Amino acid sequence: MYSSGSGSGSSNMAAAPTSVVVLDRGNNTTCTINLHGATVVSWRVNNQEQLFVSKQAVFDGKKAIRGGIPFVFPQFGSWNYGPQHGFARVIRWHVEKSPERLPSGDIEAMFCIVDNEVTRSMWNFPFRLSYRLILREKELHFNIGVYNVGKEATFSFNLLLHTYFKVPDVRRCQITGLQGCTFVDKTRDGAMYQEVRDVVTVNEYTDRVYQNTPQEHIITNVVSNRKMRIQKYNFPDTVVWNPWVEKAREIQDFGDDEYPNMICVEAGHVSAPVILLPGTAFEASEILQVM
Ligand code: TA6
Repeated sequence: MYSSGSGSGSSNMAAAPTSVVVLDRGNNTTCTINLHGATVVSWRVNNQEQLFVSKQAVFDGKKAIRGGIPFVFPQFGSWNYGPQHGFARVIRWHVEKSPERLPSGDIEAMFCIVDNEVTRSMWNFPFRLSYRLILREKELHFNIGVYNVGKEATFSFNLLLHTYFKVPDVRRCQITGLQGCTFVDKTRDGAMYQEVRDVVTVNEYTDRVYQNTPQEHIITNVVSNRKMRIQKYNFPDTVVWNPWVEKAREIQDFGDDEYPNMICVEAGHVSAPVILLPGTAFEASEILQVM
């Protein structure tokens, strides 16, 4: 289902209309994807929004949408050849397969991008990137395929789903599955540490790239004080980010008072690049489940 509009899922957006695609499973369970960056901008489970989108997010197609699930590729972090976090989240994606109800009752849709003159001006490789979403009763599944369609050149890339979870109060959230993991702390000059806590909490500016993390994390006290289960495959890293007070003030498309209501827990392949030989593919997937 297509509709034009700001595509934020919220009402206070003035913006050039961009297309959005809505997956509607019934029972007020929906998922809305803005084709700008194939950004999931809303995931409602029985009419409960699970994702955070800043009230100051812009939908003019000129920058990444501040919230939801921006798609980070081919670069995580700053990049000499293009925008921070790469180009995938700031270019328009194609609908490869419109929303369709599967025999299970779940709704599936597929999106893709291929190299073009814009991407090649930054990253001179032929590629195809496909992104399949499946909306289940209380789960959202993501399957990603990166294809090196060239015949000669090997290329390397990062890949990450930059998920902003909506929470009543981030100070009450606990994240499991990080104990013992090494992490790069971007709030402390990128120094490396080992996580000693059995659950990670956020009570200050937090920006950590945890390496070689387990396949499963649970975030407590998300919307309706439920838990969010994250399962990831071929995403060896987990980024945890909350800008807190100072950074929230610095980010133009992020409200000063919004940091308590979000936590980014991001499945990615970012500590080391994926190296893809010509004619080969890389696949990764993530499942989000409301418990
Ligand atoms: O995922 C954490 C992070 O890399 C932080 O360093 C912060 O920059 C955040 O992404 C948001 O980046 P953005 O380019 O969307 O402002």
